[in-house]
Amino acid sequence: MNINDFKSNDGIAWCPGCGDFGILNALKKALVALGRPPKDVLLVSGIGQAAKLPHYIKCNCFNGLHGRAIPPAVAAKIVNPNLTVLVTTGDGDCYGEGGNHFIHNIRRNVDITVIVHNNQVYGLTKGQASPTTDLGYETKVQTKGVIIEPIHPLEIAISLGCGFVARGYVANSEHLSWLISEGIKHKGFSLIDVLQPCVTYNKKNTYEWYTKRVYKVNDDPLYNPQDKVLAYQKAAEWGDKIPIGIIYRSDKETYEERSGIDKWTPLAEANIENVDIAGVFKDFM
Ligand SMILES: Cc1ncc(C[n+]2csc(CCOP(=O)(O)OP(=O)(O)O)c2C)c(N)n1
Ligand code: SF4
Ligand SMILES: [Mg+2]
Repeated sequence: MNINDFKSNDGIAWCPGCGDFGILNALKKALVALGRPPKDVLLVSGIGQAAKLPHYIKCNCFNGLHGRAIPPAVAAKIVNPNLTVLVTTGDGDCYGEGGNHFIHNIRRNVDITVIVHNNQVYGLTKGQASPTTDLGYETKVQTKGVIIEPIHPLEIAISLGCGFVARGYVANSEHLSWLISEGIKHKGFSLIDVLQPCVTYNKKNTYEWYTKRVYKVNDDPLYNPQDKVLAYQKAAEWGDKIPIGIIYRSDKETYEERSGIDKWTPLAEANIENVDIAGVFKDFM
């Protein structure tokens, strides 16, 4: 299997230089490295520039509503556990309109991987502030600068006990690809927040800005991603230095294991030829 197995024939509608290209390439590399064929991969997305990614890769795809990517991904994984299920979502899609699903599905802990293209703006709708936009950043809507504190997704995820919390950067492609593979291999909800420059609408958090700041946390032999307090402190670092890598990891029971549905015949494999649903309809009459 090689990267061309994931080649889609759709024309790409991202701006030249957009950080989303880096996520697309890193994801393909991770799937090749893990030997997951396109037929066994499902990408789920909502609406936004990030949400276009499943169109640009050959595999199964579900493109739903803005902010609503995680619920169908969870449902698909439960009915067909043989699928590798990933969500490709934006900072607005996941942390804004989809914030409730983000929080409660970390608690639920179904085995999916969520990749957040965090460009710190609403790219598709032309550059308004998103939940991760830095304080003071001026946009055409926030003309005097953003006055609302940004959300801290990694800290939220760690505090909720998410078993895999990572941050990647599109310009560190091999590293990002490794993070995605590790996220897929982790059993349970994995979050990979990716620093993704929007070259058109985010004139502050540019490639240059991120490159000057990022450092790989797992290069430090003293860093222990299983230490929750240390991980929380690391996740809070945002300024002159920004850590990337696996910030927190802990193995825990998944929803499938805790509920016992991992012992059932998956719905996708069940014989439904003789199922009579007339009784269900009667309830609605
Ligand atoms: C229910 C609903 N609310 C709002 C919108 C408008 N809308 C579409 S994409 C978007 C924001 C996209 O930002 P983000 O999720 O960060 O993705 P990006 O485009 O930056 O990758 C908004 C507000 C919509 N299409 N549907
Ligand atoms: S507007 Fe920004 S996020 Fe959207 S494609 Fe262009 S560079 Fe990428
Ligand atoms: Mg965005």
